[in-house]
Amino acid sequence: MKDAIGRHLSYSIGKTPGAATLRDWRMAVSLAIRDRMADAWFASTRRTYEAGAKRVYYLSMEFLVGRLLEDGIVNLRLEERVSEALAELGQDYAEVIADEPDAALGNGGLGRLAACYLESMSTLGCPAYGYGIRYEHGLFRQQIVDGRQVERPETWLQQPHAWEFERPESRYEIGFGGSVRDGTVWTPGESVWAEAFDTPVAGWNGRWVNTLRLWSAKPTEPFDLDRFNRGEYAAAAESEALARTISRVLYPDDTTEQGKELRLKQEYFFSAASIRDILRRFESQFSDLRQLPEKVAIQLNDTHPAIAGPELVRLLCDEKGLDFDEALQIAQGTLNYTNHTLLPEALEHWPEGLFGRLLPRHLAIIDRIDHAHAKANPSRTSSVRDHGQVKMGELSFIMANRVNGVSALHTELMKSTVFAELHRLHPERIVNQTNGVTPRRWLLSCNRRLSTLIEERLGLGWVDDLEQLHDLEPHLDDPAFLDAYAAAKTANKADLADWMNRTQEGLTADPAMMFDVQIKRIHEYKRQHLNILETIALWQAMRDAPNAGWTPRLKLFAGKAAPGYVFAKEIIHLINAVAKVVNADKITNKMLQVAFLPNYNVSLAEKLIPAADLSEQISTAGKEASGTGNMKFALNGALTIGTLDGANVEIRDRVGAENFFLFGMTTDEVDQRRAIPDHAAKAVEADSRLARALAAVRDGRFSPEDPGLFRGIADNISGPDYFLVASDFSDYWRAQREVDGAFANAGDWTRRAALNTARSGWFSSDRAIRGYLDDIWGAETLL
Ligand code: 26V
Repeated sequence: MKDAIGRHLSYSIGKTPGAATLRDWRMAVSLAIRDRMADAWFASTRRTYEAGAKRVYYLSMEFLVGRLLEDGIVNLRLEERVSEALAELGQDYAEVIADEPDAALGNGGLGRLAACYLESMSTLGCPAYGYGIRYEHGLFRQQIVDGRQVERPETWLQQPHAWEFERPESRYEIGFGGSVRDGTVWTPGESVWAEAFDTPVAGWNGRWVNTLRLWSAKPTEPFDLDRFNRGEYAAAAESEALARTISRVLYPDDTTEQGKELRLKQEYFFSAASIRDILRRFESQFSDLRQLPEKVAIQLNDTHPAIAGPELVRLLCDEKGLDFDEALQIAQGTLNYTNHTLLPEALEHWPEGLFGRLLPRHLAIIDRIDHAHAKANPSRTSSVRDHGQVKMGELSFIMANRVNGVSALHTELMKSTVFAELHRLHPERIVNQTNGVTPRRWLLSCNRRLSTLIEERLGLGWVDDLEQLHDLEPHLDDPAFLDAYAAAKTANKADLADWMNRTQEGLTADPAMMFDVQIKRIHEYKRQHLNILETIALWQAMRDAPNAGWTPRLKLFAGKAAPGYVFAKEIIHLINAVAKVVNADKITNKMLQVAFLPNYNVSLAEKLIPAADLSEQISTAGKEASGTGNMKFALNGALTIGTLDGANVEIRDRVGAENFFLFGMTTDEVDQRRAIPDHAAKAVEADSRLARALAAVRDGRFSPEDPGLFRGIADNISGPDYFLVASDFSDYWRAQREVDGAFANAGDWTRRAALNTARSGWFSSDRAIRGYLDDIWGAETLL
């Protein structure tokens, strides 16, 4: 290992050890690790080819992979060798790992799920490719300036990326606009190259390696020499810059669908390149396109790649000469669609005008698909094109062999709400696959103390068979085990506290406090404002009776708001304002501290989750499709305070109701409550704590220099309150006090935490991928 690192430092990086920077060392180690993936990578490809196996293609606008070096080292089982080699080379392992920038090619849950699934497909030996976009700039970097979110560009590609292989020979010309002659001959008005960059994705033990193929947009014409020679330098490079714009930046809004032309271009760009690549690979091995559904399964990660359906039909008809009905049947047998949200404002739809201008042939194909479906289902009342819009959810549904939701509750809601009619027509099509998370990253590597303890008791079989964690249960009767479990948590908290106290002004975190954590995108439906309101009420109660024996708490928040989501940004501002006042209050600040940690990303999650005591999963029932952070927390021994929403329901069923703090209305109760006029005002009237906390917000207690600053938030909660913060407040308060009591009994708390770990094995992404293989893809694993 030492030689391999040294060789790369000299011959790939071109530095001597004396001149090497931390980044040089990190690059050298990364290249040495990447080398060790190569043979298994080639072998996996060969095995798939020789077996004539079905391949799975996961199409996703987002792959939120985070750092890759530690993941590679852990999965290849090379930790000891690498850390020894680095020590001999005078380098610090942890520093080298931490030098890598996060690949933040995703917004949140949907993108992180795609990353976990790729890793699990490799662990299981499922022949698979991830297809996405190689964004030059990932999700923006969040700074907090005077309590407010400020967005800065993210620049991960400004330094060389160790993990990818550029494939200039694998490129496709992707057209836009133009016109259609004779009904089928599309002549695009402009085009760009989609060029492939491949990253190997190694599974546990490095036995199988799949490929993440990301497309980068390149100009078909490099630049205009005539204009350059005339001295028009900027104009000469214009078309080049325009082409590259397509893969320039990840859209940071995961709430509202805005119908932006560039976004549609991105979607078609990567979907079309992927479909062509899939067909090319298929045809290099098989001759009959009618075999496509037998040899290929394509998963659409939400509707973002939905245009892949019409594109596949177009290629099969217009270029391969199949007739329309057959092409449609083949496409429908090959495609599947995962829905990740029921929020109406996030359901993608495109104005027909824009769509037809950019993709004229596809719009005509969509009409034919829609008509064919309507003809076969005469009772259908809805259609893909509706009120001048093209609805991508409907399109995805009718083009898919299987449609799935991401938790049991969410799947049932799909059936009864957005897809009620289509479900009636195709009752076998919707299936559930509850999300999962990879135990390699989200336990083994992010929580060494706990994973080492588990290894001492159970060995390492659980790493790719997570339900083996059940075998921890007998150890709960051993006081030494519980002590060690508690010690691991405390040490994780101490590490985090040290780091936060160094980096967060005004914060004094003490590992003896309960670490109460809410980390996720900032959204009204996720209700960070419910949490901060309860924090305010708690602070007020503590001030009233400072000696009442309160359980000391640290309230931790982190998450990004979409740049245009004004209310979410106000919530961030309020949290920071409350933190400032509360942390400085000498009466209470030994009992209560608040922090908003900037720039939440995968790496920060890896630091926070192992140190959490309490996991906040408090969305309005029916709104959070699944959640996956909730699973990571439970696995790492945090107890959940949560509503009956998304996968919380299944977590509670598995860890046991007595080890989960439930509160709030159910989905049905939410709908009923919302129908009551003045529901919020009534709730405020009925709860004096809530009224008092809201008054403090409204009257400028946290913004003395601008007393009206947070009035909007207070008015929203006591007025329209669509997400029912006021109506759920009293029960949330009650549950939080129950948490206080439980935490005060340290021994019992540890037991319940350990039960969460022991009973969370089902939430492995390996289990989820097996579900997809069996119920959706009909594919075999080759390990
Ligand atoms: C939507 C949109 C709308 C168009 C503009 C850009 C954009 C980008 C991302 C999204 C995705 C929103 C859906 C989403 O992330 N859903 C989350 O999926 C997780 C994985 O299934 C699940 O755990 C979360 O509950 C769900 O909110």
